[in-house]
Amino acid sequence: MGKGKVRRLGSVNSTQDVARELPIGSIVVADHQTSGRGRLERRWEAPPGTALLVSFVLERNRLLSLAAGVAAAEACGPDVRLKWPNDLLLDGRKVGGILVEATPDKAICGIGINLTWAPEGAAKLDQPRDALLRRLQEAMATWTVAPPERVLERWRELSATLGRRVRIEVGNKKTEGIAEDLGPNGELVVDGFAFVAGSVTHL
Ligand code: BT5
Repeated sequence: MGKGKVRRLGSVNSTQDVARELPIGSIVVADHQTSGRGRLERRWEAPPGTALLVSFVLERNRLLSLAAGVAAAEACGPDVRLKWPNDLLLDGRKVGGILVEATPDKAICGIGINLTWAPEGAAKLDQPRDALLRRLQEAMATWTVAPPERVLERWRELSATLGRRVRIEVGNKKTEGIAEDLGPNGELVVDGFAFVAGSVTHL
C-alpha cells in the first residue's frame, strides 16, 4: 500500500490537502508547506528543502498512526524511538511526527521528519531525503497491512514512553502516572486507565 505512485511537488499548503483528493495508494511529497499542520490545529514548521514532508493515502485502519510510527522509526534507523501517540524521538527530542486524518473511505497519513533543520529543542536526522523516503515506502508497505498484534508488539519494542512516568493531558485534565502498556486499540494505559487520546510529557 505504501509503494504507490509518488507525486513530488514544490510548495503546497499541506501535503495532507493534496493527498486528500487522490486515490488510495497515492503518495505526495513536497519541498515546502505554507500551512503544514500537526494535531489539534497546531503548526508543523520546516523551511523549504529541509525536511521529509510526505502524505500516504491508505485504507482506514485503527492502528494506522502507530503502524506509521513503527514504519518511520525503522526507516530512520536504530536511534529513533516512539513517543505516544505520534512522535518520533532522536536522543529524546522530537525529530518527526505523524498525523492521521480520515475521510469516510480513506485515511491520509502525513509524516514529517526534520533533516537539515529543527526548531529549538527539537532534533534533526541529517539523512538524504530520497533514500529515507524509499525506506519509508518499503516500511509503510509492510506495517500498514501487518496484523494488529505485530504492530502493537513492535511499537512496544520501539517505545520511549512505556515504563516511564508521564503526564498526560486531555483537554484541561492532567494525569500523572506510569505508562504501563498499550491497549488493543493503541490506547495508552497509565496506572490502569486507558487513554485513547492526549498529549504526553515524559517526566
Ligand atoms: C505532529 O503533530 O507531530 C504531526 C506532524 C505531521 C507533519 C506532517 S508533514 C507532512 C504532512 N502534512 C502536514 O500538513 N502535516 C503532515 P503534533 O503532535 O500536534 O505536534 C505539533 C507540535 O510540534 C507543534 O505545536 C510544535 O510545538 C512542534 N513542532 C512544529 N514543527 C516541528 C518540527 N519541525 N520539529 C519538531 N517539532 C515541531
